[in-house]
Amino acid sequence: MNVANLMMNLEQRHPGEVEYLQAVKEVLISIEEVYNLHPEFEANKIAERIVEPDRIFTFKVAWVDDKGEIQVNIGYRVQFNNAIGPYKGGLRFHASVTVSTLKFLGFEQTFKNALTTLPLGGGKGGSDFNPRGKSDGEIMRFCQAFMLELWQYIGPQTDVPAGDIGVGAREIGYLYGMYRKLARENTGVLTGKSMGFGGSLIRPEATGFGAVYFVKRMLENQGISMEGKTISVSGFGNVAWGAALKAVEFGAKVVTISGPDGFIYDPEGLDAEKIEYMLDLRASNNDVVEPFAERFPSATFTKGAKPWSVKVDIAMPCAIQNELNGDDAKMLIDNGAICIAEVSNMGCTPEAIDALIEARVMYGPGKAVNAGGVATSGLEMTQNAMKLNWTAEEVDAKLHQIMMSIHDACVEYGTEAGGYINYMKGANIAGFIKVAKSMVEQGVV
Ligand code: 2IT
Repeated sequence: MNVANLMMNLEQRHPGEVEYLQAVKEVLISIEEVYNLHPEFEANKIAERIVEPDRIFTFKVAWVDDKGEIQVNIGYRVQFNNAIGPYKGGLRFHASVTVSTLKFLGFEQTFKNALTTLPLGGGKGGSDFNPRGKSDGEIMRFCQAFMLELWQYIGPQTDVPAGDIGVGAREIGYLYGMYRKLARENTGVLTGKSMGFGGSLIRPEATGFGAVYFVKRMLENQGISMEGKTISVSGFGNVAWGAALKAVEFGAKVVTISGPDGFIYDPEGLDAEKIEYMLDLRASNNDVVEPFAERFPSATFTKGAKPWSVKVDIAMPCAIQNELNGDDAKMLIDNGAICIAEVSNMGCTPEAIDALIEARVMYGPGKAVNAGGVATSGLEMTQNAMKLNWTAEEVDAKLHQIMMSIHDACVEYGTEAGGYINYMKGANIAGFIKVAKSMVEQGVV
């Protein structure tokens, strides 16, 4: 494999798909050495095949807003790779959604899902629909119109969507309602459902809990305790919420959250009440965190900035791709941070990752750190198939065990000669090998 040639061809074929090309390049560089030790990969053109999604569905979503005006959005489902299981991955409703973002997310999902130890392929979907300021009725009508197109492409054994940014339990409920009406069946076709119709306990918390289990393991692997550590978190949605809950439970101090309007710094750290308040902020549907500083006097709001200038031990970006750049990474390193763990998908830019690895700071890539979300979706699928519900303790124990196994796979494949653990390399290689071997064994399809 020649990464430069492969990238050149891909750039010509998919010009301007910046996020997608970024995600592919990172993985190809990580796996190059291992790839070239496996002549069967080259003979089967695995690299050329694995970087292209199997197919992409694009559809128009027309709906009527509360003023009676017709709105038109674009919907997508990227079915990336199903070599090891049905396509699996979330739906993102966000103004920034393009085919490039969903291709990068589907590509990442393929390796992430392979890491979970569960039989899940990779997929992603969504729309450029912006939920900010929309009423409940508008959200419902949009979800219904979206599913009216999507339902024919998905199924419990084929492709199982879930939530992502802008898609939580409310949206999954509306999507599920329309699906079951059209398909005339009740199956586990979506995950992240409410408990009343097949959801799994711990799924709302799972991405954040899993991320903190992973970080705790990274630290303990170096003989460091999580207790008393300060953590900056970005975002204020479901993922940031789950991470804050578990980090505080482990005795860490979470001192920031953020939104599109700016960030909150609270030197006293978040307690149960403040963490709960994040849900109120989200429910208000205004996409702002400033009211947090009005509600809690110990907190200050900084407009239009990200939380990476705050001196902390650990940073956990929980918002969106490329939210932590090279300058942010240098600032965190200069301030003595020991661990940066991406909880958002591709939260760090390539320059940030280079700076962290060069400084030998612990860096956890999103596809490993945040895999607890989709892993628990996999557990929801299992419970749906068995038509029973596990207890919260059972699900949490399985989630914990999966995160430990992902961590250890990263150590196995990512430990460098000097002893530094390159988690990015480890995650990319471990995920890739599983999918690549399955593709070789299944022939050219
Ligand atoms: O990025 C992700 O892994 C998710 N949004 C969760 C996907 C899922 O199928 O639960």
